[in-house]
Amino acid sequence: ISIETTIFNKKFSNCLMNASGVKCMTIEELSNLKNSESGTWITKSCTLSPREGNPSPRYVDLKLGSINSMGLPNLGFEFYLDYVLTEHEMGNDNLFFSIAGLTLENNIKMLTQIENSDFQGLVELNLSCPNIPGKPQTGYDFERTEEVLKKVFSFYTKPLGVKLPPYFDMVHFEMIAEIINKYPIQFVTCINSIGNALYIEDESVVIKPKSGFGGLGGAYVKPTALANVRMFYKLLRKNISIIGCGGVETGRDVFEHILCGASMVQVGTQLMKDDVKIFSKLSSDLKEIMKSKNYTSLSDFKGKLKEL
Ligand code: FMN
Repeated sequence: ISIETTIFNKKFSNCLMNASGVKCMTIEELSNLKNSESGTWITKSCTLSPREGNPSPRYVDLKLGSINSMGLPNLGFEFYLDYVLTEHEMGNDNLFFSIAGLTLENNIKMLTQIENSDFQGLVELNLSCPNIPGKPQTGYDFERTEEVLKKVFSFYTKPLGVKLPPYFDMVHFEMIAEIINKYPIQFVTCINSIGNALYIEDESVVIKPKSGFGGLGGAYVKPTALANVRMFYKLLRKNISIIGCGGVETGRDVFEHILCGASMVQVGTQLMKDDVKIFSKLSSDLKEIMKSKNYTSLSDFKGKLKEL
């Protein structure tokens, strides 16, 4: 039984990886991912300059998932560029590099450097970071999204995908898909956290930034994530791969993402909770499910969700 997958022209030994922002900020965390049984890994979304992020507590495990308002703590673009170039020198061109500039100009600066570097992996442009006070997320501003993509593809020629926020309205799905279909985007990763949720314990919020409002991940978000994967699988050009993210705790959850059309599946909250050992469990559970259904490869069921 094979759970190999392909994104762009790159082959991965399995379809599992971390979600950006989870256990991928420092060299130590990135090395743990490298030594894990994930098919590949992605770096923490970076900004041009390093950031401390928001005051703690800024992440809390919940029974059905997690809430966070991290505020993009990261070691800065140069650090992650060095990291991926070192991996390239070691022969690894299957890495994902997440960038999340605070302005369009910063995204252009980072992408220009990536374009001119030896990096041969995949860039995931984060259009959906919900946690910076005063900044709207680009993915919810359709005109801005179009402006960003137009500018990016006026010079950028390497493989690039976008990380999207969750959408909830049919018209919004159609509008964003129409924009994405116009550009040479290689993949779409959906979803980022469901933004601005509020969790209460006794009489109090549980995280400090933004009066307790934060992005939701884990089991709470799975049905929304599956809906986004499915909708984009149907609406996007067939040569755009979908990377599913949201609510993956078990092999069954991975199976469902692929059934909806995902080519690769990311794990966020459950990786926070279980650390990298989650990848071996997910892959063996997924293979078990495939075996019980006589499936030998992901293409046997990818996108083949049954409708009534
Ligand atoms: N998404 C990004 O694109 N970039 C980030 O830097 C980022 N940081 C995150 C930090 C934490 C602690 C968590 C929990 C999530 C973060 N996310 C970030 C969102 C996740 O990548 C993922 O889209 C979301 O949590 C849903 O997946 P899950 O249900 O598996 O948690």
